[in-house]
Amino acid sequence: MADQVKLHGNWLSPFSSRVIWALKLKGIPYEYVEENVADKSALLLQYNPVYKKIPVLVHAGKPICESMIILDYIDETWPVNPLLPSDPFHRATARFWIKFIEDKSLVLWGVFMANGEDDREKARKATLEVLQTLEEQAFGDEKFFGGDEINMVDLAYGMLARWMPVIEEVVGVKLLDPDMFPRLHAWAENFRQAAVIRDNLPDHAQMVPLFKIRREQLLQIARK
Ligand SMILES: N[C@@H](CCC(=O)N[C@@H](CS)C(=O)NCC(=O)O)C(=O)O
Repeated sequence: MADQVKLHGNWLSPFSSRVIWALKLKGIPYEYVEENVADKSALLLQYNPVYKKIPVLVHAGKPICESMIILDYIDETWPVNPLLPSDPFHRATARFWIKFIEDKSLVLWGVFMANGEDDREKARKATLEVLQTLEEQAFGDEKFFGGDEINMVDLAYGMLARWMPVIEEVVGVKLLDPDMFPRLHAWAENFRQAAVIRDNLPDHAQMVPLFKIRREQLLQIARK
């Protein structure tokens, strides 16, 4: 079909989930292609020859790569239920915090990838600093970032609501502490409970054993 929408993703990926949530929030029908990131399909390599990563959205045969660029594309192509504020100042603020999480996402995975006690402690402190900045500067007392409705910033930060608790369990360290970060913690709870997110959120219990295996693999590679 001329305007067919296809998503190449992986169910464990927070970047894929961003796109799924955006499509669902806008009610856009799409076909989902589950990719094995350890054995990428020829089609994925053809669609994203530069980074060779999921997610890739294919609309009318044309591939769009990088999750936040895909979200912009979705928002511009299907304006129903806008994902960004219409006011230029609020839109600029939303984009600022989206850039912040894009810049800091490796820090947030630091504890998961850290090798040894010292590295882990350094990574834990770096993560807490990022969370502190978010707690003090980004998240207010509203239900979601933009108020009562989920917007693009919430989707960008979805990793904190599901993947971070999985990292905490796999590594055995508390990061998103409700006493230290009450606003962020409340936001994560609200986000997980929103119907579109709740119905399209990978299962914590299913993720934990797979992330344990992945972490072991990463640690083995680092030891070599
Ligand atoms: N910046 C990218 C990150 C995407 C990404 O890291 N995807 C991972 C899965 S979570 C991937 O495809 N990894 C395969 C690889 O690195 O070879 C985005 O936002 O889309």
